[in-house]
Amino acid sequence: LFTQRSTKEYTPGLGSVKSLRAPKEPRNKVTVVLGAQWGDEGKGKVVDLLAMDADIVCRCQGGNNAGHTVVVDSVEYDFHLLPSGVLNQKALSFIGNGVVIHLPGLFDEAQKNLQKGLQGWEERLKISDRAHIVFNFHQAVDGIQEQQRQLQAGKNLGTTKKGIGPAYSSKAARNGLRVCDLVSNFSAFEEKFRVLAKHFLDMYPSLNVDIDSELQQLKVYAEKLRPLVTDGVYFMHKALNGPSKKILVEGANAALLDIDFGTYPFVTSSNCTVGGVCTGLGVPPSYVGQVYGVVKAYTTRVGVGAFPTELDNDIGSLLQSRGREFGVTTGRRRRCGWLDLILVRYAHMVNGFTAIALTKLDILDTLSEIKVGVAYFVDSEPLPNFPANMDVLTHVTVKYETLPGWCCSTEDVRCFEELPPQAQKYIRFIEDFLQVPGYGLIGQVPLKTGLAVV
Ligand code: 2SA
Ligand code: GDP
Ligand code: MG
Repeated sequence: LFTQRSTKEYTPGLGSVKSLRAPKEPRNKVTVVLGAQWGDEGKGKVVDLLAMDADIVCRCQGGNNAGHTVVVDSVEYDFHLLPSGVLNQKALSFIGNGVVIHLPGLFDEAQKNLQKGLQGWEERLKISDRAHIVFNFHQAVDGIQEQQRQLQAGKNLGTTKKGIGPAYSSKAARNGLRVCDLVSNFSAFEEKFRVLAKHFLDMYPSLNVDIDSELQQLKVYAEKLRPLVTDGVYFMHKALNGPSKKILVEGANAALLDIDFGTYPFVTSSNCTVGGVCTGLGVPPSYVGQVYGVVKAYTTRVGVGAFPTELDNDIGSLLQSRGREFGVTTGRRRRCGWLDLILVRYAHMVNGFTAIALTKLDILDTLSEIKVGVAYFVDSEPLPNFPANMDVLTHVTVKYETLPGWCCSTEDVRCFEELPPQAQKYIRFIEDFLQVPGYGLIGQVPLKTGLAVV
């Protein structure tokens, strides 16, 4: 009764009540790919594989702090704002309201990938009118805030300086500007832009902002952007309730970088866990289908913050160099360590993974034994939970399980049965610990690198 009443009350101008009512059973559910550690697990590659027969590939949070690498026919593409599925000529790409968009970044990224062979992206890209814009001064403020943290607390966060924190702060402070503002009346936009820029100039007098030249630049971007803009809520509603479609959501960053559930304050400023899919796209929870957690066979972290299984030794260096662990956005060296299953289990508690896609198993090929973190201890007492407090996480000691290595190449292995028994055991150990099954096969696709098809 309540549903009927409220639907009728809120329908003026939006078509019939019937057309707004969702079907009893969701028609199309979204398949979600999320990072289960501190990012760079290989989400881009998994999305690219799943996107081969997708109709729509969406980004729901983050901005161009993300860096997703995809290798196709020996060409390496890196995506920051564009969904990795944009490579699929048959799929639409969608940037949802939860994403923060730096327009020069978006168009530069498209241009760079155009030179590598990405074609026709403009015809395939839709952008939500509710997405917030990252301005150049947000990026400059990101840099100033990092300097201040260093000066005041002796430690920065190690952000990507892409303006992500300041842009989400504007959104939360309700003085941010959105795509719908830019593509509407430009003078109204200009007025709000000047107020916002002044707000930051008042807070950071050392900020160097050329308001007029940025406005000129934005006017040009407004024209390029307009044909791509859509009402994201209606776009997703239609996609979910229309004819059968395969819809993929590409998570950016990862669970332990989530603003609520991550290793706060050393996190990014968006929800990188499953809730961010609903709020960042306008998708009702009942439409969330498979949730794939991408897990790297070891752990990496780029930026500052606690890292209990970090290896500050030769094995850490080996993982770093064999895994080519450099930031895709900033080129920073990623810190490396053993797989931490306490942390992945915690990510699973928040996300409810329906399966795990394990990546980069081949990087462990040369090790004679491999350790896996299975419990945390503080003062010799086991810690029952993954701690909220970073002082605690910094001081935990990790209990490891040692598993035999396989000491042979798994790079060309394309199915579970072909893996050496020790590698199979490693995968089974992870599955048993997490109580999540591996993901069968990723579409029988011949994988270039050794994605563990668990
Ligand atoms: P920000 O810029 O405000 O989001 O930074 C806050 C923290 O989030 C971390 N962060 C990341 N961690 C891993 N990968 C990311 N993307 C790039 C990549 C990173 C790069 O794919 O390699 O190139 O350096 C990413 N983006 C943000 C960041 O390190 C801070 O700890
Ligand atoms: P994302 O941010 O989660 O999309 O991951 P990144 O692209 O930042 O980093 C993952 C890197 O690992 C990329 O360079 C991938 O090409 C690479 N990669 C992914 N899966 C595998 C794998 O199974 N084996 C190897 N050797 N490399 C992989
Ligand atoms: Mg990355």
